[in-house]
Amino acid sequence: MKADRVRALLGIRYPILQGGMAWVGTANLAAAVSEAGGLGIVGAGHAPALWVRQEIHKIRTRTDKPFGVNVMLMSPEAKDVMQVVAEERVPVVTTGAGSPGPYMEALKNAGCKVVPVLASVALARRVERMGADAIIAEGSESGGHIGDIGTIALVPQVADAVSIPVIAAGGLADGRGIAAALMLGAEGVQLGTRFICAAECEAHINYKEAIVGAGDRDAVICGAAIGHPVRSLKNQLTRELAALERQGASAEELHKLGAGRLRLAFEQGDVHNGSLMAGQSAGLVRDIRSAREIILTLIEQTESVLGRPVWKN
Ligand code: TUI
Repeated sequence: MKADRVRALLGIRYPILQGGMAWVGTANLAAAVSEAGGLGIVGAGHAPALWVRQEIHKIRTRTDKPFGVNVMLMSPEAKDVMQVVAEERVPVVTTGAGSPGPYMEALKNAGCKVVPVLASVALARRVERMGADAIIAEGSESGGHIGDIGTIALVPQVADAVSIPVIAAGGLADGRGIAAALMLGAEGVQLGTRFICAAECEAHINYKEAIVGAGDRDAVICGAAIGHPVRSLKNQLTRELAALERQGASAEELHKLGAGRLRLAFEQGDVHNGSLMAGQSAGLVRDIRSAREIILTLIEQTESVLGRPVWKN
């Protein structure tokens, strides 16, 4: 197994990151995860920079432990959000859905650790050259916007290609997955879907219960035909999107149908018409528990699988 550098790099007790999910990743969830010894991450998604600043302030009233902000680079707000995270000297900045290149210098100058989320070896090499501190290699089992390589093949290839620490994501929701990720060369893990079902997550209860009730084949991909694959739980919306896709609909038409749907799931709990973004690990998530219980259980399970203590002190 590889070294164990993520804890020291990020200043956390357990190298378990909470994925920075749009809408779902609020200060309430992130602060609870960080307080429990993991790394809580606010998901900026498409939110305005002002909202992100408020969430950062809120976390700082709840915990003095490190936390992160995920900047979704496809958002029109990304540039303004980046300015806020640099000004606020956010300890850890993760990025998604693009290359953080244009922002790297400003973030490093502000003292932020930069940890890009990516889904290919080529981009892993590129961000290492740019000065990334670590990489989150995200397999296609993940929820939301995904790449096309599964975690079990992606993680060791990225680990071979770079010398900075690799954090595995995609399909992980229990200690068996974490132990496996460590054996693939990862030095940390990121879980999204499991943390949607944290008590402190502010998502509507219907969204959480849909994940708890999901089975192995329920997290499906829409939008692959237009080069924008997004994984979410099968429902009326995914059926409508799939039908449009089969008819050869344009990217514009599909985006129009999908717009605002994550918010509908998160705020209104509309499990039929909302976008219930979740990964394939939804089938492994059986209960809603506090962030602390989730993390302690993950550690216990990982130790039981490995047959030895992990991340003591
Ligand atoms: O970003 C994600 N997952 C996301 S973003 C998102 S936002 C959204 N909100 C509402 C509707 C639809 C989407 C939901 N889920 N994961 C991180 C990630 N980034 N995985 C893969 C990548 C990635 C892909 C291509 C990173 C870079 C890249 O290319 C960059 C380049 O310049 O080559």
